Amino acid sequence: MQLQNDLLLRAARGEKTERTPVWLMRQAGRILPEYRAVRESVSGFIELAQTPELAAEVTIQPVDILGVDAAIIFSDILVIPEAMGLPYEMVEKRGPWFPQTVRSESDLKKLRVADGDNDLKYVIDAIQITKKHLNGRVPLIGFAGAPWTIFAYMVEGSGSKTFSKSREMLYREPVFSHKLLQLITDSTINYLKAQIRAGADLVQIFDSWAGILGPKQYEEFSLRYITQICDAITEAPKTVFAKGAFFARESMSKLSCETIGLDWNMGIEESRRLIGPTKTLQGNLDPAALYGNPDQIRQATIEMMEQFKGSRHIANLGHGVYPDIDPEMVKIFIQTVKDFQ
Ligand code: 1CP
Repeated sequence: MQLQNDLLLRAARGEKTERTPVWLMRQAGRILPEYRAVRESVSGFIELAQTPELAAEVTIQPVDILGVDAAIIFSDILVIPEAMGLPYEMVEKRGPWFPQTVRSESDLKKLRVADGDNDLKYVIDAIQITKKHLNGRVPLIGFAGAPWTIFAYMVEGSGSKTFSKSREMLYREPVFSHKLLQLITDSTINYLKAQIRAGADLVQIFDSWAGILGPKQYEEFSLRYITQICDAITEAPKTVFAKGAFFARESMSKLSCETIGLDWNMGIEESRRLIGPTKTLQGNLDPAALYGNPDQIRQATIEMMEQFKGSRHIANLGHGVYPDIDPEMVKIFIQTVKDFQ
C-alpha cells in the first residue's frame, strides 16, 4: 500500500523531504491516559503485548493523539529470550524478571534459535492488524534489542545498574558468551525479517546497554553482531541506536544501516563529523527537556534542529520519553519540529 506520509522512510534513505520527520522512542506505552485505560483492561504488560488487536490499538494511539510521523509496534525487546526458551515476567513498577538465567553450557542447551513467524506469531499478527488500521497514514517501525543488550538481561536475570554478572561473563567465559550472542543474533535476524514480511517499513535495533562496555569489548561483543544483523536485513531501512556508545560512533559509520540514533550526551556536530555525511542521524533532545515550560521546550527543540540543519535527520528524543511527562509538552516538541524551516 502507498504511504500517505513517507517522510520517515525518505529521510532514512537520505532523500529530500519537505520537513524533518518526528517520532518518540517509547511513545506507545507510557505517557498517554488512553494507553493506561487499555492497560487496565488486561492483567498486565505481557497479556497486552500478546493480544494483537489491543497491541495494534495502543500502537496507533500516538499517531492519532500526538501527531507523530511513525508508529512503533507495541512489544518489548524481551520477547526474544522468551521465544528462545527463556520466559520472563514484568514485575509492576520494577521491570523485567527472568525466573531462570543463562550462565552455563547446560543452560545454553535448553535454548533454541527463535523462528519469527511461529515463536513470535502474536507480534507478527499485531503488525498485520496495525498496518491494516493505519491504512497507509504513516510508516510502521519494527524493532528488536541488540544481541549484547539481550545477552545482558538473559545472564543477569533482570535489569541492573552495572550488569556486573553479564560483564563478568565476557571476561571469564568469552567462548560461551560468543555462543549465546550468536544464538540471539540468529533469532533476531529471523524475527526482524518476519516483522518486515508482515509489514514493518523500517526496523530499529535498541542497544540500550551499549554504554556499559569499553570500546574494545563493544567492538567484539556488540558491534560484531549488530554488523551481522545489518548485513542480513536487506529488505527495509535499519536504524541502530546504541545508548552511551559515544566511543563507537566512528565504527558505527561502517555499518550497513541507513540511520544512527544519538543520545543526548552526544554532540550533534561532533557526531556528524565522526559518522560522516552518508548516514541519517536520529535524535537527540534530552528527554528531561520536556519537564520544562512550553517556551523552554520550543527553544530547546529549535536549538537542536538548528544544529542538525542541512543534513540527514529524523527528530526524536535522545532516549525513551519518561513516563511522567505531560503529553501536552510532547505535542509542543512535535509541533516545533513540524514548524521548523
Ligand atoms: O513504549 C513503547 O513505545 C512501546 C514499545 C516498547 C519498546 C520499544 C516497550 C514496551 N519496550 C520497548 C523497548 C525496551 N524494553 C527497551 C529498549 C529501549 C529503551 O532503552 O528504553 C528496553 C531496555 C526494554 C526493557 C524493559 N521493558 C524495561 C527496562 C528495564 C531496565 O532494565 O531498566 C522495562 C521497565 C520494560 C517494561 C515495558 N516495556 C514496554 C512497556 C509498556 C513496559 C512497561 C510494562 C508495564 O506496562 O507494566
